[in-house]
Formats: sequence, C-alpha cells, structure tokens
Amino acid sequence: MATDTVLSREKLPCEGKIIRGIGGIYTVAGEGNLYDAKPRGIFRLRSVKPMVGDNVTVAVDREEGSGFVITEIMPRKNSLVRPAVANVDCVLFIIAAANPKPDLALLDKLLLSVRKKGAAVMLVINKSDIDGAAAENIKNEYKNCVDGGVFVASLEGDGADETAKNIKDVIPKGVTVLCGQSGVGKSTLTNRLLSRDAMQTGGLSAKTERGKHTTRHSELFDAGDGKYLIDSPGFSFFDVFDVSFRELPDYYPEFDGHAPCRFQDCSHTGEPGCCVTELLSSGKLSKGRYGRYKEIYEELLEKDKNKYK
Ligand SMILES: Nc1nc2c(ncn2[C@@H]2O[C@H](COP(=O)(O)OP(=O)(O)OP(=O)(O)O)[C@@H](O)[C@H]2O)c(=O)[nH]1
Ligand SMILES: [Mg+2]
Ligand SMILES: [Zn+2]
Repeated sequence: MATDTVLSREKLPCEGKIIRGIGGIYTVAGEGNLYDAKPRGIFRLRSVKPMVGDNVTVAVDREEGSGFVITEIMPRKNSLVRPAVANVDCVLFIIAAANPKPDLALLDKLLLSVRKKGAAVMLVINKSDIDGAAAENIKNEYKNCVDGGVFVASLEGDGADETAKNIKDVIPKGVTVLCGQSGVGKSTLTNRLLSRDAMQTGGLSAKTERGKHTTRHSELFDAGDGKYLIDSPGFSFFDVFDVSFRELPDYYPEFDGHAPCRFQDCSHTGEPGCCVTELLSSGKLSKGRYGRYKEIYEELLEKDKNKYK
C-alpha cells in the first residue's frame, strides 16, 4: 500500500481496500495508489455504510466531474462493531498485567464475541515489567483458549523488538485488529510491529490510573507478508448481544472434545456429572475463566428471559 495520495486516474475503476474513513471520506488503497473517495449515493439510500476493511471498487466521480467515488462494496466475510472493521481474520487482544488494572471479564466477553464472528484470537499480556507474577497468572488462565499461544511482553524494555518479531511471525495473513482497554499498549505494539511511529501513544491518567483514550480512529496498515494491522481506540465496557446462553460453551475452546456430561443439554454451571470437574482438575479450564463463564451464562440467561418484556 502506498503511503501518499497519488491521484492517478488511468487505473480506474479498480478494486481496493478501505484503509480509513474520516468525516464520510474513505481512503481506498488499490493498484498501489490511495484514493480519497465518497460512497455512491445509492449506499446511503440502502443504509449501507462503508467500513474500514471493506473491499470496494473505486472510480472517477463522473457526476462531480472530479474526485473519486466508491461504486461497489463486496460482500463482507464478517464485521466487528467496536472497532467498526470489516473482513477481520484475527483479533490480537492486549491486556496489561497492571496499569490499567486488567479487566478479565471484559476480555472474556470480547473473546467469545470475536470467536462467534469466526476470526482467530491471539493474546498479548503487556507491561510484565510492572508485575511479572500477574502476567504469568493471566497467561496460565488463558493458555488453552487462544490461537498461537499467549505472549508475555514488556514493550518498553530491551527485548521489545524481539517480542514484537515473535508476535508478528504468528499473526496470520489478512487483517488483524489490535483490541483492548485504553492504555494497555495497543499503539505501542502497533508501532513495534510496523517498525515505525505510525500511531501516537499516550500515558495513563495519574488520578484514575486508566488510559487516556489516545487513539481515536482505526486505520489499516500494511505490515508486509500479506499481513495488515489495525490499531483501535480502547474501551472499558462491552455488552454481548448476539450470543445465546445455549451456545456459550461453543465459544470456549476449553470445552472442545470434552467427555460427555450426564445431561445432554448440560449448561456446565453446576449440574451433577458435568465435564467441568475433570476440566478443572486437569487444568484445561482455569478456575478464573470458569467463574466468569458462569457469570456470563447468568447474564445471557437473564437477557433471554427479558427478551419479550
Ligand atoms: N511500563 C510499561 N509501559 C508501557 C508498556 N507498553 C506501553 N507502555 C506505556 O503505556 C502507555 C499507553 O500506551 P499506548 O500504546 O498509548 O496504549 P493504547 O492501548 O494504545 O491506549 P489507547 O489509545 O488510549 O486505547 C504509554 O505511556 C506507553 O509508553 C510496557 O510494556 N511497560
Ligand atoms: Mg492507542
Ligand atoms: Zn457439563
């Protein structure tokens, strides 16, 4: 992907990918050029909004006589709501061992939502320099539920480049979104993975010890080897809305291939003869993950009961 806007018209129309969208103008990377384009009016009529990650056709805007227009949006493989990104192959979650305090319930909800979308999930536990023991504990809790292993990192320290290289090797080809609470180091890692200062980074608020929401938009970067990265704004609240309590175990890889429970429709929340006993004692399922599983299950069950109210 080129890094500057070249207003080359010869190659148009052409196919490309939306790498950012600001104020209704979308930048499309295609044929080695960047085109700042407006969506064709028909999309608004159909309530279709282009998204970062969309594969599109871009053409010269004949109506306006100049500028560029998005004439077609290809069907999406999937899309995330936060951040709004289409055609996501992998989500790389970042959590800090400390500063900000890790919110594992939030992480679990995000993990299962992304699994439901059919994207791979990876996990980096950052800021191990602040609390190495906490980082190891989180690693143990999550080692059986992510793809490609859990990475423990200290992205400010000496070994940061080495860590970033190891992470980059495991990231699959296609589009990977970096996701997590504000201040955990998503932009720091993005810059390490790209070997340049593409994103601004920020400190934590001294008063609340939370992130300062430094990143405000999502942008797609070419990391080479067919790998594309998107840094995203951090957030601290997430509601699971498209998963039913019945399908919850499907999004916990720890349950994959488990021994049958006594009850065929076992919810794994305390029934006798449940596989959970064995999964906990063998360490395949961690106590922390299981405790939060039960809480999320209750939340989803409650939501289902109130569905028609
Ligand atoms: N001690 C320590 N600090 C780190 C580490 N990685 C990043 N930081 C610092 O943490 C702060 C936040 O980093 P960012 O990369 O801006 O965090 P972010 O996740 O992009 O935050 P938002 O954009 O607000 O969502 C910065 O001051 C970084 O220098 C680390 O491994 N150890
Ligand atoms: Mg950021
Ligand atoms: Zn069970």
